[in-house]
Amino acid sequence: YERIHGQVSRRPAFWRKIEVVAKEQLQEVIYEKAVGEGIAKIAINRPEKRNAFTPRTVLEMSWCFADARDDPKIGAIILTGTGTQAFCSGGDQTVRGKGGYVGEDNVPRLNVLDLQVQIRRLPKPVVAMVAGFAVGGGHILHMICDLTIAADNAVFGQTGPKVGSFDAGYGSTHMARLIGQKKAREMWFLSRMYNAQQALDMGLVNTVVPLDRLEEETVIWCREMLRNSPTALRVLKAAMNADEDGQAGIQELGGNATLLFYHSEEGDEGRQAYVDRRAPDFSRFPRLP
Ligand code: S0N
Repeated sequence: YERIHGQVSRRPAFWRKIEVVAKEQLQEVIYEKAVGEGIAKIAINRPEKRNAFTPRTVLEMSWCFADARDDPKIGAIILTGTGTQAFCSGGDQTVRGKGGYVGEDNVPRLNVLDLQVQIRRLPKPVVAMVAGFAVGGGHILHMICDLTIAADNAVFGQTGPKVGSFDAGYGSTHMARLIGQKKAREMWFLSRMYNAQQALDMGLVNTVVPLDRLEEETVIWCREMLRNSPTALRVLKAAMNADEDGQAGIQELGGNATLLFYHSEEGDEGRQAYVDRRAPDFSRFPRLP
């Protein structure tokens, strides 16, 4: 394979910062795109709080993911946290009110759940690049990502039962699919922390690399995926989602079938016939076994 395609480049990516997304100035997130390659990087930028998220942080991440989804030049997205001490420590407990996390508008909300769905349904691979703590809602974000590259200083865990919260959605059920029922129950019920090697052993992350090689390795994984068929990747992601997501998963997978059908002559014959005000002629299309 490498003889035909050459080795994946190890040179550092050159990042261009994007300050305004959805006509809004980013305040709590850093958004970058690698010049000349199809990689976007979204970094939670609250290192003094171990990258805990507020409703504003989540909203900004959502804008960035939407931008990366809509940008046809982008084929892989990295989610990370600023600094080396934390990927994300979950919801900011200092702004947690009675009905969720309270933002500038004084309305309590749990908008991180919408973000989870957005990452999951994004038809491009999303890679969590984890240095330091991935804890609570931050741990769930890395699990939702398609792949996780962990630094050797990474620490993983759920704290919900200790701090009066829980994620009974993907945070529990997807975790059980990833690491098995027994381990998932252990992780939630005891709320222990696990180091990078333990996370690797239980299938929670894809690989562990030295901290100073974290971005290099993550970019290499992205470059390797970017060489492959984007359609194959998006349908595979949808298929694996569909296995867990019931009707919503079938809808996502079905949408991909429609997308491909629209590209076919057979699909276009129906549309063209309608526009031409004639009966469609599907007779030339084979009924394959
Ligand atoms: C991450 C930890 C282990 C790091 O420890 P370390 O390195 O010793 O640093 P600290 O001194 O503890 O922290 C440095 C400063 O950062 C602040 N800080 C850290 N985490 C948070 C946080 N989550 N909220 C607010 N502040 C935070 C510290 O207070 C400290 O500040 P200063 O210097 O001013 O003292 C350690 O920090 C830790 O354990 N953090 C808390 C982890 C935690 O419990 N997170 C919340 C877990 N729950 C959720 O995330 C739920 C949210 C969610 O995703 C969800 C999902 C489904 C349904 C609902 C929800 C929902 O939204 O509730």
